[in-house]
Amino acid sequence: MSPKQPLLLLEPLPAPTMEALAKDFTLLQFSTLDALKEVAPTIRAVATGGSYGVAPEIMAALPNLEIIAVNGVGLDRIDLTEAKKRAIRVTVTTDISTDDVADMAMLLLLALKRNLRSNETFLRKGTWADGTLPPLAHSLKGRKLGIAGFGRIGQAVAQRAQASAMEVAYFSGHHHANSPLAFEPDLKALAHWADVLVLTLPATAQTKGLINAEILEALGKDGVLINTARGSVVDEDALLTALQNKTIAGAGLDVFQNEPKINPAFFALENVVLQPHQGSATIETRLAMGQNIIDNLHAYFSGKPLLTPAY
Ligand code: 8YV
Repeated sequence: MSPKQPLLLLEPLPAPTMEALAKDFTLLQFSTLDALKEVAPTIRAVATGGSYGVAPEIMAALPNLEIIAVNGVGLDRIDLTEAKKRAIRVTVTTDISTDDVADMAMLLLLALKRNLRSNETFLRKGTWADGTLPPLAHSLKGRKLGIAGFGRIGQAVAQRAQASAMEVAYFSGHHHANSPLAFEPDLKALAHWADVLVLTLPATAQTKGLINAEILEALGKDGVLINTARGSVVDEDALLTALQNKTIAGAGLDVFQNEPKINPAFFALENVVLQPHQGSATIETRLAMGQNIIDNLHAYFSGKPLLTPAY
């Protein structure tokens, strides 16, 4: 590699990743656009998070940007049309977080179905010791799980759900001929069939607000929604109304519109399990994601092919 390149870090990476990157890159972080503008012309590389992306004003402020390494798989916060127009390469951490995100979907589902929150509150309050028992929960076995979005994460959720003896069907842009699972091309029909609807769709203009009042009504009063995709896929007002009026049974949410400043109306609800976007947030996965960023940047600056280009 040539002498140390500046690398603009828009979201912190795990300490070992930053230490490894610092051997070959001068890591730069800025709190204001004005401060960034002073050194902007020297910057050819950016590393950022999937949910953070690169704001249009930052991309515009970097006239010599050549590569964006994303610490994630979501590309919804990056203007790809602009990146392509400017021949800026973009990399993602393909398949590294798949299992952890699928585990998160199951964790949220199990927490809801087995009353994890209320049972623990019951125990901590000493109610159990008083000789009472909490209400019975619900099995996963035999329940119908619909998956909206059947990419790597959706397929990993399907495997886990089948291991829990659930019946599984999926909605996707196309039939996956290599999967024996039932394909449902109509999302409303899938929601109507399902006891649980798990969202693993990418956030795009087409999926924005896809889970609206009509889909939630189809899911029904015993139905549960799990979202480990992106908040924008759900019409959050419609979801809050459905949860408040109990026209669906509950929701397990790892992602939100306007995160991290999520709508406080969620905090008043008992029928939700909420996580602060932790799907890929394990030491093992985040270190592997960090290594992917290091490897892609090294490849790029050594003139080698990118390991996991987004396009
Ligand atoms: C991370 C993600 O939380 O993969 C994605 O797109 O949203 C998550 O893995 C995020 O990228 C970390 O900033």
